[in-house]
Amino acid sequence: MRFSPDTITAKAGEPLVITFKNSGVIPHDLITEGGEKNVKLVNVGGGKQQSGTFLAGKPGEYRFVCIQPGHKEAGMVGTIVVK
Ligand SMILES: [Cu+2]
Repeated sequence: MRFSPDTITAKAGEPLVITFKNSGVIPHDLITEGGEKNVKLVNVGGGKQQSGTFLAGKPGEYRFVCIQPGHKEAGMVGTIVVK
């Protein structure tokens, strides 16, 4: 289980709409960390999609994860590169 793509880019100070499509069967999440505005999509079911807006004011690398038990540890982690 992993995010595809697992690296996305954004511009500092500009909102980025992230659409998360779960092409699997079991529920997954997409939670961003460290931004001024974070995406919090929880329990997105198999075959479903949801969107949220991420915004970071400063350049850097911000992580996004799935918080279903064991998923992050299994590699469901991605990076937003803010330039
Ligand atoms: Cu997951």
